[in-house]
Formats: sequence, structure tokens, C-alpha cells
Amino acid sequence: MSKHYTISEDIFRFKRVLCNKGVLFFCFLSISGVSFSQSLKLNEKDYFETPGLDVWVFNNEYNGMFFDEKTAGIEFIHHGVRTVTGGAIRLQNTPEQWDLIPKMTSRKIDKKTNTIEVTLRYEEFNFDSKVAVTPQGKGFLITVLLDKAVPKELEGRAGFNLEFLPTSYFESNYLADGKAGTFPRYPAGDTQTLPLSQKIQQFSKHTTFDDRGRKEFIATLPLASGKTLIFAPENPERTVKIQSEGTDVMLFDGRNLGQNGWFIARSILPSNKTGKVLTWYVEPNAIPNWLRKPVIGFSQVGYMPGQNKVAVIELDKNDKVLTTASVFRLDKAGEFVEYFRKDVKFWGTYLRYNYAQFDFSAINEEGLYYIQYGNQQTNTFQIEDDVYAKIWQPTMDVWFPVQMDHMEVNEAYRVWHGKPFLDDCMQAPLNHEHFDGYKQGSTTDTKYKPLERIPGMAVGGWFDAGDFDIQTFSHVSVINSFVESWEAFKVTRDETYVDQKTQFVDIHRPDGQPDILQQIEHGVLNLVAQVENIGHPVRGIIVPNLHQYHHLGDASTETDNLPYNASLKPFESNGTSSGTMDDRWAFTNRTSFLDYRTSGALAGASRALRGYNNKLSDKCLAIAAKLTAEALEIEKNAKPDNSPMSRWGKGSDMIAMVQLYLTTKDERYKKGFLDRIWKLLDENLEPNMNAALLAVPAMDDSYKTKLRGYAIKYKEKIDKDNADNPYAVPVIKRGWGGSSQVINWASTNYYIHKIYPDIIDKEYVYRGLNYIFGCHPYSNLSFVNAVGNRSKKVAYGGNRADFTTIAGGVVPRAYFS
Ligand SMILES: [Ca+2]
Ligand SMILES: [Ca+2]
Repeated sequence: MSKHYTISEDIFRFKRVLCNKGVLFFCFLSISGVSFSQSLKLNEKDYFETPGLDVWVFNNEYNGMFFDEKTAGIEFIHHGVRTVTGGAIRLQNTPEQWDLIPKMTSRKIDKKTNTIEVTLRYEEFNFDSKVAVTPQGKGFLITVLLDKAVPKELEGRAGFNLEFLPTSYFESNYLADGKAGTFPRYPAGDTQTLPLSQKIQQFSKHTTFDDRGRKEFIATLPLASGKTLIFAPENPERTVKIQSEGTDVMLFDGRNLGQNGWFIARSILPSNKTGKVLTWYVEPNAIPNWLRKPVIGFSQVGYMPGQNKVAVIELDKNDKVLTTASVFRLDKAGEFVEYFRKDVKFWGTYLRYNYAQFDFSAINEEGLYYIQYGNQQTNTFQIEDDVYAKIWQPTMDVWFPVQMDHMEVNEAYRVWHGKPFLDDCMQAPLNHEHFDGYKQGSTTDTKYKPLERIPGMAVGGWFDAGDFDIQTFSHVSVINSFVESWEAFKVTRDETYVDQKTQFVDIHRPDGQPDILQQIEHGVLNLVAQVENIGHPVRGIIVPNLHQYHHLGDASTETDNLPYNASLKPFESNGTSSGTMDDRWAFTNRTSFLDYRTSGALAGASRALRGYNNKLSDKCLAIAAKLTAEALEIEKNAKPDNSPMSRWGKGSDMIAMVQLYLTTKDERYKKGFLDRIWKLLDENLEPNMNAALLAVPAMDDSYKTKLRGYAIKYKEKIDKDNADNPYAVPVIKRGWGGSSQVINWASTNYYIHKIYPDIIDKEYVYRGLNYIFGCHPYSNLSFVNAVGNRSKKVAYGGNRADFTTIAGGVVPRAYFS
């Protein structure tokens, strides 16, 4: 903790000098054209690797959940970044997210010939192809083999594509047979309009394109083409050379058709040919002996003086762990001086990397700090008593107001969106499978005919994150979470003006009412409208057309805001209605689990709204009691159901019972809760723990004693489960999601700590926060937009086409590359 030099520091200085010299040496080598780069080797994880480059051949398949997610096919991790994906036979110049994707029907790994070969199939065209990858020279060969020639309808359409992440190539050049061009910062390439008869169908015959009734579509034209295409020749970390033996390689910009498009290298497969029909030599530059820069994971929000402080250092598997790291502190003179030095402990291997931990918990003096590991210093962070005091405010002040449906939302000089979906909504048609996962069965379960207008629905609700549908189940969990926050912390912050009468919201403008109650009210209003106008909660409310669904920007323009009028032609309007079938549809099949969950949320909301909006509070409670009573009746007569949805919804009745009991103190609900909770905890401990803990204040000591045993079991389970990773939190490895699981885990731990402090200590809560705020894999950015010193600059909000974020939104997960 002093500025005195130590032996280890001297060693460290020496190492740093060596390291810098090493970098210069390698730069010199690559400039002079001499290279010691090794060739790609097939490793035990069945991908090709050499320092600076990993090549995956269908280690990830197109999974169909979001169709083309740019995480499948032939991919590279190029100097630590997944910059190239989607290597496959594709049917468009620039395939969009919902264009057809090939299915991998076989994958052969031949260690003898050092080759990975996959068979790809387009079922719709009975078209099979083989794609093989074999290392050669400093790169690898991609060959396409056909047993049968390209089907007639795909001639000139089927080609081999490889997709390049645009942000990795901004401010870079390309060369096509030696002729230079600049990668466009914004899409500005040429396109052509073609007759619809030439269009290859999209997923399930949906269409991403609104042709305004003109029976046409758009195709992109190449930016450049040649036998040799070189990406970013000026940037050794991103240089990729593609040489085609036969047909030219063309370069396209997919962003002309969809903002989530990438730069694409493509060669068309020849017609009437079998055998080897395409050969590309691909050479991504690999900087010799390249090592990925360590990622020093720590909380961007900082730490409280008394809490544990452990940085998790993520290392290239060829990197060596340094013996020590240090922490610098800003002193009175305004200089950062070394304040603390300690050993770095190797943790082990997890997924692709090695991990080490650096524990600086001993620092308990408030101040501004940074971590120094080797020659890398992190950005600064605070150790202060109040680091957590304001971190929730961007979510309350900005994220939730921006997500409010049916409201105009203003912030100072900016209007986030006008009043959306004033044309809500119509009954979904029967037997309809929607592209966003909703399904309407063979009945409506309502008094409405298919496509009949449901009145009174243009009120309340929040947009689903990233798109603009109302997901009732999400609403329910948001309301529960708001009610918990209100009851645990009495959050009275008022920075938002909300006027339901004129449907107007103004951010950063206090109106005398706690924002959290205004948000609870807003969420509740849509649930109440569902029950009053439809009869029960519905799965969701969403636009019917794919060409609407990918909407980015102002939500109020996703529909024309005019109710549909069948007597008018499409795109015709009489000023109060229109002939365009763009109103959202309500998917209305009834499920008891959603009734119970909605009942639970409304029962909780009725407590929070008491004293703020008594009329709505009364209504919430009446509806909550009615929904639970009806669901109990429906279940009595229901056939046994072991569907995934039913298994997933298990325990929903218990949640309704506990919330109704907390609100009414009615013994029937208490009995209903106690009859269910123990069995649920025995069957599936973690997801039912939160509700069991919420009940504690309303139960007697014997309940608390019995639950204690479960809290002990829970602690044993999470300790065991989370020992597999260096962050000691539940890390979700599958696609989509991860952050919310960690947040829920930390908040369950919070309740256990409040009730049984001897079983779970505060660190189990802080650990979850540290993870979300930067101590996680791949980067050390905070996952909460605009919270912490450094957070992500682009995230999956409705404004993602502008390469920005909405403050307070939470990034769903870390993407492992
Ligand atoms: Ca307010
Ligand atoms: Ca409309």
C-alpha cells in the first residue's frame, strides 16, 4: 500500500519492457513481409486454430429461433473478435434475417485429411450441397461439391456467401483485383427492383418487404467484384484475402435491405455442373504469436468499502498468468499512485479461456482507483459508500418511459415516439402461427369472431424489448418486480410526468407523483383492459405482418393508427379508418397459468396503488380474485396436461394465492398457498424460492423455521452449480438471456439474506451486481446502458439502427465468441 518499489514490481517493470519490445519486433516482421505464422490445426474441440485465428465450420448451426442470427455456418474468431460468420450456400445476394437458411444434414470431421465437411439442404428446393474446409498455406480452402446440379429455379441464385461484421470494417478499405474502394459507413450501394415472380420465398411465406401492392421486391447490386477480394489490407487484425478459382467474388452490402445486414462476399454457383463447383482460398491474416489482450473484469459501478472486490482476469489460453497485479489510487496531489499490490491466483479453464482472480478486498478506503495488470490499466472506478444509490435511476427515468405503449413520450427537445397503436386491436384468426412465436388455436376463447375489432385496448402497457408487441407474461413479471421494489424500498422518486388522459409522458419533469406507482398503473391498465374487454388475460398483442414487425424507430408509425375498414382498399383512408390490414392482433387462447400469474400481479398492484389510485386498486383486487376463482374451476375440469408450457407454468397458482393472501389476509388463500408451496419447493427449489420468501412477513414462526431448511438447501445447490465458472454466478450458455437470470438470482439471495443473514451473506447479492456491471466474460462493459463508468454503446433497443442505446436498458447477455 505504498509507493516503495518492491522486488516484484521490478520484475514486473522488466517484463513490461520485454513485452513492448516483443510487440515492436513482431510489427517489424509483419511490415517486412516475413512471417512465421503457423498453419491452422484441427483441435480437440473440432475447430481449426492458430494464434490470432479460429475457424469454425458449423460448430454453430442456423437454429431457426431468430432465423439467421449471424452466429452460424463457417465463422472466424479473428484476433479475438467474431468478425466473420454465415459461410454457407445461400440463395440471395444479401440474405435477410427471415430468408431461407440451409439445414445441416451431416458434419464429418476427418483428422487424417484435416478436413471438416458438411452437407447442407434446402428442403423447399430439394437441393443438397457439400461444403468442405481444409487448411492450406496460411489460410484454408473452401470447396463446394454437388452430386446433382443446382435446381433450375435456383440457377444464378444459389451461391456461396461469407458475411463480415460491418463495424469491424468501418473506416477500412477493400481491394477487388487490386482496385481500392472504401467500405461504406452508411449503406449507399446500388439496388434493383425486380418482379415478385423472381423472388425466392422467405420463412413460412412471410415477407419482410412492404411492396405497397406493386408485386415487386428489391435485390442489392455488388459494390465490387473480382477474382481476388481483400478486406482491410491496412489493418493486420482484420485483413482477409479471398481468391476464387472460377467465378468472381462479389462484395455486397446487406444493410441496403435490412439494418442488421452485413458486408457479404459471394460467388454464384455455376449452372449445369456437378462435382467440385466452387473453390475459394481464404486467408485471414494471423499476426504471428498473437495473444489476446487480457480482459480485466470488474464492476464499472465500483464497490462499497466493506464488500469483497475480486477482479476476474480472462486470458488467452496461450497467455501466462502474471504473478501480481496492483491497484492505483488518486492521491491528494491529483496523481494516481500504486496503492496496493497482491498475488494473482490462477482459477482454471472455463469454455475458451483461462481465468485468474485478483482479490483487492483489503482496500476499504474511499476514493478513485484503477487496476494495473501487466501493461494494461483499466478505466477508473470508485470505492464509495453510495455507489449503488443512483444506479437504478436511468432505468426508472428513461428506459421505462420510452417503453410505454399508447403514449407520446417526450424528453427535452426529443420526442422518443408519438402515440402508438391507437388502432388496437383485432381478434387473431384461428389456427394461426405467428412468426414471433404466438399461436391461435382452433377457438378464440372470446366473444369475438376472427379479425373482429376488440374495443378499448389502446391503453397502458409496455413494449417488449427490441420490438413493439405486448407480452402479457412479461408485464406480469414487471409489475411484480415494481411492487416488490415499492414495498421493500418505498421508491418515491419523481422525475417523470405521466398524463393518462392525454396519453403524454415527459422525461425529467416531476409531476408530484412517484414514478414507480405511475408505471405500475400503466402496466395494470393494459391487463385490466384485457380482462374487461376480452374476458381474460391474453398471450400477446402484435402486428400481423413481418414487413411491419422489423420496425425500427418511432413506434407510432408501425401501424397507420387508423382502425381497419374492410370497405376501403389497402393504403386508402377516409381520415378515421383505413383499408390497410395493419392493426395488431390479440392472441387470445386462455391458459390457467397466465390467469393465475395475472391474478398475482394485480393482487400485488392493488396494495401498491392503495392511496394513489383507489378505484384502480379496488378493480385490480376484484379482477385478481375473479381470475383465480375461474382458473380453479377451469382446472377442475381440465384434462391432465404435460405440455412444456404447462410444466413451465407450474406454481403459478401458488403465486396467485400468496399475493391474494398478502393483500386480503383471507385464510382461504393462506391455506391455498400452504397446500402448494412445500411440494413445489421439493420439486423445483430455485424458481419457487422467491414467492416462499415474500410470504415470510405474513406467516408465523413455524413457517419461517421450515423455510429455513430450504434456504440451506438452496445455498448448497447454488454453491455447487456456480462453482463451474470463475464469476460464481449462474452463467447461462444457451442463446438469448443470461442477465435476467443473474439479476433474479441476486434478488432471491437478497431476500434470503434479509430473513436468514447467517445462511446467505451480502456477497451473494453483490456478486450478481458485479457480474452485470462488468465482471463477466469477453468484455468489462456494464450490461446496463449508461450505468457505470463504461457500458455498451450499441444495444438491442428500438433505436438500434442508429447504433445507440436506451439508457437504463439491460443487455440480455454476454456473447461468447
Ligand atoms: Ca412522476
Ligand atoms: Ca390500422
